[in-house]
Amino acid sequence: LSMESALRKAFEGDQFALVYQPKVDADRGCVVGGEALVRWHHPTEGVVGPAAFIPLIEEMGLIGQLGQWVLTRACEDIARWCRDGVPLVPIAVNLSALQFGRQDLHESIRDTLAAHGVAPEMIELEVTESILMRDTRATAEVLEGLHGLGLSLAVDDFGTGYSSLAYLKRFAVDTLKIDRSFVQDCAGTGQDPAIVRAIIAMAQSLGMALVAEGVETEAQARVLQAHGCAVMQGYLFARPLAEADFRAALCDGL
Ligand code: G
Ligand code: G
Ligand code: MN
Ligand code: NA
Repeated sequence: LSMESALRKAFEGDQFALVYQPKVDADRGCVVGGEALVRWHHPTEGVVGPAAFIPLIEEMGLIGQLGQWVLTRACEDIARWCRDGVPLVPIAVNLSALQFGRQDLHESIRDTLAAHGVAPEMIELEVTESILMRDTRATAEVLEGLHGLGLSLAVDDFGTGYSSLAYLKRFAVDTLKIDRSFVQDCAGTGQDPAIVRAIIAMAQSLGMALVAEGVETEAQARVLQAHGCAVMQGYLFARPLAEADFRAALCDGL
């Protein structure tokens, strides 16, 4: 079976799943958000990560369908947590650049939230710099429209795209996610500590929220916290968790 036909069957066979990685406020010691990450439970290969199949999904023209599945599942989970009295936090979903080309993105997000009774404030969209660098009216309109719905927007992998920062004033972006390549050596001696400090200072002066990605050590966490970036995501705190484990983390902490 080719990977393509296996992927087509994955939609019919309900082989996709979401895991949720907690975002932790190190100042307060609590879970303040989560990022939904898709996994493919391949019938013979086991669990396949998105890096291995999203490029093919995009090539096959199925990224819109996958994005819709991801948002629907996240909304179903949020609605169930809410009914069960689980303390809610905003959940981030990733949007790939190709999803921005679709005419129906705004309507489908609005309708999916409404269908599940999920408040827009509960969903954050993580977009890459490559989306924001396209200086087109269409991009600005899509982003403003999504923002107008009440969703917040985060720049994923911040600092790894093009170097222009012009898009930060063009678009209403709420949060910068400091890429883990900078976080990795932020407690070291090279340039990365200075880069991380500069990103934090810039976000603060622009009134943007911050999340540090890929935090793996206490030393990294201490440096980030000392410089004013309290919200962190990474293996130091938690791996991406199955729904039941994430739910338990919302109820009882990590
Ligand atoms: O979870 P993992 O570290 O394997 O994710 C690898 C990459 O896949 C990350 O860059 C992440 O943003 C992306 N990714 C994970 N889930 C989704 C998804 O639902 N949609 C899109 N477009 N990308 C995703
Ligand atoms: O690009 P994006 O930020 O969406 O990717 C998130 C990915 O980062 C997920 O695939 C997740 O598994 C991975 N990840 C999360 N925490 C860590 C970490 O502490 N270290 C490393 N190396 N990867 C991480
Ligand atoms: Mn992300
Ligand atoms: Na990222």
